[in-house]
Amino acid sequence: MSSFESTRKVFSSLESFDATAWDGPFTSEDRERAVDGLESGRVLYFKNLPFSLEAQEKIFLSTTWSDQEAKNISFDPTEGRLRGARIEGADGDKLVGMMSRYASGARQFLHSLLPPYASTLRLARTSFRPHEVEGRPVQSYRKDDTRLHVDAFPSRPNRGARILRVFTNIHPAGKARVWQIGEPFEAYASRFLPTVSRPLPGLAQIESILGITKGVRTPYDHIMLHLHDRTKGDANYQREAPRQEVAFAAGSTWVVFTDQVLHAAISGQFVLEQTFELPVAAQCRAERSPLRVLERLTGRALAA
Ligand SMILES: O=C(O)CCC(=O)C(=O)O
Ligand SMILES: [Fe+2]
Repeated sequence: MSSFESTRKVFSSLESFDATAWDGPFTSEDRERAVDGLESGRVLYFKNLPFSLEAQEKIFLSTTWSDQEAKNISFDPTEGRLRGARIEGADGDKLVGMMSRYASGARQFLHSLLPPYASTLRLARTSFRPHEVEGRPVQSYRKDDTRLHVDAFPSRPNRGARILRVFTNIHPAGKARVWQIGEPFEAYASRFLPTVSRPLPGLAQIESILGITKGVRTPYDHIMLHLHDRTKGDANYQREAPRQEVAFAAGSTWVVFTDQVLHAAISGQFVLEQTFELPVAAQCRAERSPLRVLERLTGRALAA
């Protein structure tokens, strides 16, 4: 595929760290490498940073607590309730306890690793992913995370804010979480932007009034959502695009801007994940954010 030659194998997707504790301590060299790695579109990889379950929490290493429809069990700290789970009473409290402990650990972790982000980082959903990814049936190609994509939330426009995620593989028998990581964002966006048409005038306002979206979708959100769908729906791209396969070991943690890094989850089971939102202005090199890259490529303001 000659159209992929320019980006094939010229990127390196992981930035590795030796830390073994969630609160560091991190040296200033670690911190600089972390911010620069993230903002350059690499995944920060902590091979020896496990999240330990308490003895009474080991019962959650099973798929029986899932509602069997949702991919993940999630907890929104602002709503204070679980989604995607079939669980009651004391067990429910225990699961919330485990996920909340993960959320605070992840928050503390990013605060010590990424001081420039600390004051504006917003804690969003926590998820627990009990299902084996490989071979799991999906309702539509748009929900199929085994295909390369960048994240965009259909009902929660983020108006250019970054999606920063922490993942930890808690598989009890040592199974890795395998991802594929794609080409750099700018090359990818240049390839797919011509397939994204402008939003229909007034549609974003109507969807917000009807409660289809939480707040008004900006042109940025429109583009990101369409990039997400077009990419997953492009069989040729899914087959041919350059990528690197990485295996995140059981007991490891990784941190990534999933709105910037093309990723596909290929296999693995039992992962905890914490999502954060970060304003574009908080970044050290905001010009590398998807918002600024897309504004440069389109020549217009996209989140005003
Ligand atoms: O569950 C995973 O390993 C990653 C799935 C994914 O694409 C995501 O959470 O954005
Ligand atoms: Fe994703």
